[in-house]
Amino acid sequence: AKSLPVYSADDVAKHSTKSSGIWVSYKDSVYDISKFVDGHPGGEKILLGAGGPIDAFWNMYAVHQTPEVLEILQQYKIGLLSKKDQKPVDLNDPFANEPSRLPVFKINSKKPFNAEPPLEVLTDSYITPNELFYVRNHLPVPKIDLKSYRLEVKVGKRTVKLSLDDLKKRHKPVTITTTIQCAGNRRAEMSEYKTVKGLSWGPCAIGTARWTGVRLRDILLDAGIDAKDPNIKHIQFNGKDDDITKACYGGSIPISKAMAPDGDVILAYKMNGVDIPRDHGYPLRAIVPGYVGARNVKWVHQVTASHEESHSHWQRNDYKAFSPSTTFETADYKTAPSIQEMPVISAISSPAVNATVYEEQGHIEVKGYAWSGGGRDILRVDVSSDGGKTWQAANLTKDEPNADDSAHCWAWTLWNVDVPVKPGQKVELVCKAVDSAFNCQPEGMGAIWNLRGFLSNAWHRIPVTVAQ
Ligand code: MTE
Ligand code: MO
Repeated sequence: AKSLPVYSADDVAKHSTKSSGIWVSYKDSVYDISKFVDGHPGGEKILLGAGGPIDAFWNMYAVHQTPEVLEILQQYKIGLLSKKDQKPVDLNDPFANEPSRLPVFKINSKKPFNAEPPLEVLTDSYITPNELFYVRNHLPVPKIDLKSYRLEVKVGKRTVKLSLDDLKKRHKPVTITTTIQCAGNRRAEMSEYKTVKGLSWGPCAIGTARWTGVRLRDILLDAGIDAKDPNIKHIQFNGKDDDITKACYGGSIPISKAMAPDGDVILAYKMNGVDIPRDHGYPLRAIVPGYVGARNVKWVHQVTASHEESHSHWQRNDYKAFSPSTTFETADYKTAPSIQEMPVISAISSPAVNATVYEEQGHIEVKGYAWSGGGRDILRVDVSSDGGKTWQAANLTKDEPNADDSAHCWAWTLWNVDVPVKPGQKVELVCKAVDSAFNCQPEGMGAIWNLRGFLSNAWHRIPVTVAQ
């Protein structure tokens, strides 16, 4: 084999812009990734590594540590890194401080930790137990000491700093029951239709909890916000989780949602009656009912009133939906709207895909969940056992009335129904929900397909075989 040229770290450093070509080194090799940059699923973040070693980034964004990603990188190998520049990789694992998790989780990525509970348990209780609530982390879980923790609230030139105790003393606690769903829930099905980029979530990146905290509106008013100030359009949240460049997770919501007395946006310190577990945002997280999971910023420590949306990567270059014909080359993240309120969705939790089921008196029981964003209630769930030709309305189970301090329906509806089947039949079970604005789910993935696989809310179809 022809021996590859040897480059120094200085040679690599000269290639850090699109015009010079973009080179990186990883372990003992040098790669020219110019052609890959535009297609990078993590977007422009890749440029942070331009002209240097990417080892530390790959430790941080450990999704890269799979044979598939390594194979992509190998295609771009142009040479070897000189021995003197092969610095020992920092073995200080940013994920050394992760909390422990139940082994039953279906793991989509270990570092950062992304996992959903098994479908069999998802709808067994109206309130999702904390230990079984899906986890969606973009970065390592931060270790936060309550003694030094302060919430910074910035309104105009004023910054108020509050300990968790201050916050609890100054404001009345409220409890809001809400369903949180990741924008990527059910992405795997969309990818089956046509491949999308993103973690392969099944239908369990969703859960419901009672969150106790203080109203964001009260905190902002206390910090002196003038809700009528035309220069304040967004409330930005920053999380305490950050990467090696100190860029933290962040997101923002419109001021109208933040200040609406019935918007029920809170900064929560309890999840189902106990301190919020580390994976879900200890000690404080934003709860933005009816909105996409991504804005429910965990480990929140900065709240800023601003004229613009958060500059976070996850507000500006992710969590945006495009038309089915938009490609990574044509996607314009600057003009695309951020996903905020969520559309109506439902899914079958039992039986499972391709299960063999036993009928009883010509029927089987089908169960699942339905939910809509924006505080819209679920009016009806239709279920079919013939692929969608005929339908039956399911029995609906809702939250206990007055279980929380809200006037809106932020939480899911569970449902069940007995549908007719014949022994030996192969049937396709289907469900679709209707929300209180009479929004309904699209029949297939084709018309809603988008390159990142967000908002995958087509009719849920489950093929099963009825035993003889
Ligand atoms: N907040 C911070 N600080 N860091 C994160 O990675 N992930 C967001 C959101 N808040 C995230 C975050 C996303 S995309 C989702 S779907 C929800 O948290 C997941 O919340 P959970 O892990 O409690 O289920
Ligand atoms: Mo998410």
